[in-house]
Amino acid sequence: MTWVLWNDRLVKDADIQLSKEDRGYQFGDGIYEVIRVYNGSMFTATEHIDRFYESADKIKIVIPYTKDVFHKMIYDLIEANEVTSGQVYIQITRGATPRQHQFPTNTVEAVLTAYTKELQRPVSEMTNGVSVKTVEDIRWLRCDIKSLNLLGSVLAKQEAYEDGCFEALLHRGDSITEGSSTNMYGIKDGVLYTHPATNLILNGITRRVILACCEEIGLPVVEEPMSLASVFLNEEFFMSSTTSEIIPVIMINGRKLGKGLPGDWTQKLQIAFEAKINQAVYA
Ligand code: DCS
Repeated sequence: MTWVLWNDRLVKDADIQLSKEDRGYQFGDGIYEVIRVYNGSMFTATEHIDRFYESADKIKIVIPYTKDVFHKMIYDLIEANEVTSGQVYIQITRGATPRQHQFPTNTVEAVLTAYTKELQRPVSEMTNGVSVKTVEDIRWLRCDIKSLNLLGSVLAKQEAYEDGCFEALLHRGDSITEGSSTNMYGIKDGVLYTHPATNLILNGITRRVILACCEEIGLPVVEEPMSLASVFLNEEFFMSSTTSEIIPVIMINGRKLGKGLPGDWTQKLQIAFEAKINQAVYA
């Protein structure tokens, strides 16, 4: 049986009742989080839960549980579903009220939903690398918020997908920002470049782990936007996210980057990242 979290209750999937006037549904007025589960344990749960509360705070949604209680609720959800290798999707919206743009009165309660899903690691993509397509970044100016409004990302991803690419490489003019649902990195002359954690990207939890791995393996990091015009000067390129982990980019707009193979530094980072997972979930 599949259990889902609906506010503070675990209910059967078929028993969840959501309103047609939920503001998440009508306005995208809410935020979400995705957490990876390995060997039945959440990876970097604290960091994801902190970001969930920060995103909620940035759009003035109050989550009516302490972080500890919330952590336990998600833990119970995973346990109830006996997930081993998978993901948890969590979202909270500003609640259901007759449609009006301004916030409802504070008697309207936020609506929390969460569910789990088995999901294997993208081993083939991690090993062989993937292609990306460059797409103009038309998203809003608060990409630091993990908002349910994902239309800019959805359109970009679809454009890349229609061209046979795994991901869109977003840019604002000449400045590379991130992927539609990933962070992006280039490596040139033994230095890793990635966009700084400003309002123009989501500061990925995987990104934070990767920056710690860079320090461990002696790869210097420069957090500044990369230029689209000189993207092929990178010897290596890769993307990261909770579900993708570290995936090498071997082709951009149909043209090979470097030798068209996953790079040495990228592979070293994959090994360091995997060690962090093992440390966290098998220790
Ligand atoms: N940038 C964007 C725009 C994202 O949506 C995501 C995550 C990331 C970067 C990477 O962040 P994490 O490392 O914290 O995952 N996107 C989630 C999603 O929508 N599906 O999986 C992860």
